[in-house]
Amino acid sequence: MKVVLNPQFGSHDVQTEIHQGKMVPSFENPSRLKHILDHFQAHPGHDLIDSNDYGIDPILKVHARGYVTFLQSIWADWCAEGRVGDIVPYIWPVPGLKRMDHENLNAKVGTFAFSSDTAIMAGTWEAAYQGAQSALTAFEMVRAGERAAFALTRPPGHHAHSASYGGYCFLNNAAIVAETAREQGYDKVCILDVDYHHGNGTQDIFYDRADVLTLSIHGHPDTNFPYFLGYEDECGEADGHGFNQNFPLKDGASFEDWCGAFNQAQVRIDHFQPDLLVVPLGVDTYEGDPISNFKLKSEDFLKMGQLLKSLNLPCMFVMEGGYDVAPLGQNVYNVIEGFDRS
Ligand code: SP5
Ligand code: ZN
Repeated sequence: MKVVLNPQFGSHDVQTEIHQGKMVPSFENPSRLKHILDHFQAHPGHDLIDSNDYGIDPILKVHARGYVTFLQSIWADWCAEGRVGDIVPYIWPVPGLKRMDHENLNAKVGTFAFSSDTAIMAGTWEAAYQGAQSALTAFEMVRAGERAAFALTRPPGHHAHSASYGGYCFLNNAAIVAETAREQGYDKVCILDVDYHHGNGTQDIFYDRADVLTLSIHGHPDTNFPYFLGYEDECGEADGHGFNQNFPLKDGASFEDWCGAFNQAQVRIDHFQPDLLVVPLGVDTYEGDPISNFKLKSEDFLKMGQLLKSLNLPCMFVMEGGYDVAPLGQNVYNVIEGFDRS
């Protein structure tokens, strides 16, 4: 499979996040991608290719101009005020406070962020921007006739909404690809999110649309991030009613449980008959993941790749989560390998 690397993956490298009440090194960091890349380089069979640059326009089809401008400029504004550390959100205009366009940088950050786990630093925009470009490049491979392609990128994307960031995500790469595919004549696109966490941003972006079917198999939001979305009763609205489905699974879910959800998702996909499948691929469903609670084993990811292949659709993978760094390369490779070898 063609694997498109985000060449700027290392330029977003924030220090810390809060985990169980303590400041800890960020789970989402460049070593994740280094491990995956090392594994692909040590196991030939997949072509690593460079990312093209399609400019800002495809990003602006999904994300609000004001939000993009904020991401592009916040670090320079922060430095101009003499601040030096990473930008960590800490106040939000929840109901009861006034939601407003604020000039203060901490206030501005709080109007665009939805969780404190996602800091911004000098290279954040460059990493996110080139990440979207790598996803668009992988899509272009599929458009040109490849059976499938994989955007190997970080930071991840599926938690990002049209105008907010969180869950380590800034630009919703899967949504940007889906929207671009629609513009290029793909009538129907399905996004099947297999990251451990609910793809809240993706769901929200397409919630009122019938042309993009959004499906997500994830840890139940009763007990898992992002907590405030990802329930079974979220079915889409207006034209989009019936074009979103969530498959929340209880903590401790096995691969057998996961396959039960996949089989239901497959029925939806077969009925929808999309022209393109976009798979936000997180392997934080792995049993050893430090922030997740499923029980998938490394060999299960081979089977996952085979199941995705059996959907028999042009397919674009985009890297999302997965935080047990040592087996990360093997786990991601297994999905791609399972897809290609079946
Ligand atoms: C892309 C992706 O996988 N994003 C996940 C973001 C989760 N960030 C919050 C992590 C909170 C870690 N501490 C909570 C312990 C849960 N048992
Ligand atoms: Zn995740």
